[in-house]
Amino acid sequence: MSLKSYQREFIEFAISQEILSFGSFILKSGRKSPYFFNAGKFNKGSALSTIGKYYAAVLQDENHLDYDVVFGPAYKGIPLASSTVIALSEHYNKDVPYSFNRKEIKDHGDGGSIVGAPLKGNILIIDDVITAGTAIRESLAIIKENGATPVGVIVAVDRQERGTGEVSAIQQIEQDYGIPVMSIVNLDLIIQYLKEKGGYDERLSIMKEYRDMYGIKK
Ligand code: OMP
Repeated sequence: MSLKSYQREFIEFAISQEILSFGSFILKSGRKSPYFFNAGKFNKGSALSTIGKYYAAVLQDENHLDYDVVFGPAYKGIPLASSTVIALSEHYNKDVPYSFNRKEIKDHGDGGSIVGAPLKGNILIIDDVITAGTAIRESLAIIKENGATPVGVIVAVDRQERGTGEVSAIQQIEQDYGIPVMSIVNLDLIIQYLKEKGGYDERLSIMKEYRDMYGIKK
């Protein structure tokens, strides 16, 4: 797999904004990781505007996807989905409805847990990262509970880790739900970027060690 120019730009951008950082991090799954992608650091207008363009670029690459509504799961998916539909409108002339969920059920006012466009028809999920797939499964359950049909998922980073079994978290979701899971970049591409850049020998070997330990078998 070779790096496309928008993927290289995305990795450079994420490193420069410290959204993608290297060190030692404990993940939700309990795994100790030498890198972390923190979508909470898209914390200013320019960064948020930029990330939307990258998700929109993946959608252009995957132009066979037939979706009616973009769904951003609370909390981190909300600004990401908003920024994606803005990019689709501004750069591709596509006016796509979007919605998100509340984590708390509201029993007054408009009630319900979905805010924005009704969650009906074919739904595309936009989220930050997939590791073991727990967060994505929660979103898929919300969409099904609302009687809508999930048709795909796009995350910024696919960490390419094994889920509960031998296959990757993504492969497992693709098998269980029959939908594609796409990403702007994945661990292999991040490793490839570091290799191309040069001067990161120590970091590279730690990243590869991690991939050997938790990564998918190819
Ligand atoms: P899974 O639910 O195991 O797929 O983990 C995905 C979630 O973990 C993301 O939605 C984040 O909340 C968090 N996460 C990151 O944000 N960045 C990472 O690089 C790794 C994780 C993680 O904890 O695995």
